[in-house]
Amino acid sequence: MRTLIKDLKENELANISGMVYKVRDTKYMVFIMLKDRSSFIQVSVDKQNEELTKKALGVTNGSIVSFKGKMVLSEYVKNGGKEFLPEDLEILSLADAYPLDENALPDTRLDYRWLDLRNEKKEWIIPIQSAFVQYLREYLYKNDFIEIHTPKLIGTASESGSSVFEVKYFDTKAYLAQSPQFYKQMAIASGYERVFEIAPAFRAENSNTNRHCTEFTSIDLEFAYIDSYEDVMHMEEEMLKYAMKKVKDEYGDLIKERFGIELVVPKKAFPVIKLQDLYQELKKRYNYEIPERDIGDLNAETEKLAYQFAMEEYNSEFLFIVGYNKAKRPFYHMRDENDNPLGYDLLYRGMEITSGAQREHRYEKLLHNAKEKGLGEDVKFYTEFFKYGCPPHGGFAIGLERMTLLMLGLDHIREAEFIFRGPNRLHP
Ligand code: AMO
Repeated sequence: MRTLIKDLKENELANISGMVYKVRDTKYMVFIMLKDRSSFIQVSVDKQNEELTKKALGVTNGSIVSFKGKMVLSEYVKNGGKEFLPEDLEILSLADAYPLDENALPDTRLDYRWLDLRNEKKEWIIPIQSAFVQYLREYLYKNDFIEIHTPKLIGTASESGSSVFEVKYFDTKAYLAQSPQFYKQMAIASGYERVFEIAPAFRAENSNTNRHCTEFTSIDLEFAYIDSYEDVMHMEEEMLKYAMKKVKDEYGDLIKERFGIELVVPKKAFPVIKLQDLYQELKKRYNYEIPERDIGDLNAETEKLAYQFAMEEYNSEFLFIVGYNKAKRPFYHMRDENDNPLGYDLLYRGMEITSGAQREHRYEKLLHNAKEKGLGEDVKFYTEFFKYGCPPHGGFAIGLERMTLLMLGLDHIREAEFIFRGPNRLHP
């Protein structure tokens, strides 16, 4: 039976198995550093045992090895003074020499993603992401949300602003869902008052930036009986604070040590600013003027400066932006009496992580907004959801990879996705 390294008891015979990450041959001893999912330990082979020494010297980095022996405490050993004295070893899988080293180019790293993830920093990205998702779910279940699973193969495009992947579907065409937007709202019309989904979304955006994937994980929420989009913002804020605190409790020290960055759990309310006011602040403070084509929206440069502004003005890494122009927002956003959309974006550390809004649940108004955007028949299946009774509601979506990227201070989104998908990346 296998014992996990963390469960080893002093002087008790046990079998441990794991991956070798270093072999050191010295005059009297061979040291093998072994790692399992729980911890790591130094396995010390005395060269007086010739047979075992021969086997130990055949072990390479990355090999999977089982040892039978005892853990002892030794004042000479670092990392808690534990070492493992083996009687026997069995190589379960012998590893070839690695095809990449620390100087490998990003593309080579992606080719060998599973090896790159053995790096002592990168190995933590996915477990920390997993913990973040676990705590988001925990928050949502505690708050009466149910998890839904919506189709990713769909008959019409779902997020008008971005490009869609077309796939052959027998003798017709289908699309890959860009967002579960319509279906999460359909769930509200079904009578489920609070729903969420954490699932892939696909965008055919041919942009090689540090923040775009062609397939990403969208954390989507939708909930009913709201009075305003401010309720939606509040829900997001509370959810993020909850999950970030839990991640910090579990991994805060490790994040600091391995990633060299502090995970800051926001304590105050996230500041809110109107887009026009932000433009003015950026002009006044940094002499920055938004290019004409981006007016009514943000671009990467504006987001960076907005972060600087949020830190200087509010000491906040988060910033809500409201007051967008309807031309730049989807038709499903509810609008106020001046026809301005009741939606928001959330920036974290200078990058957009979320769009959210109160939705238009009134059938006639929704038809009007769709028509204004030149949408009619294409969204008929969606507008039908609002014909037979649908409560006021709203929701938002957070990109999981962007959130991971920012929490851990990674340079590129390809590191924040277990297996990256970008315009030039369909493998492995
Ligand atoms: P939006 O299109 O702004 O809104 O997307 C929401 C969030 O998803 C993430 N995201 C991406 N992450 C990585 N690569 C991409 N190509 C990519 N595109 C988007 C971002 C972004 O903020 N239906 C609305 C949400 C809603 O209103 O509920 C929507 O999809 O973090």
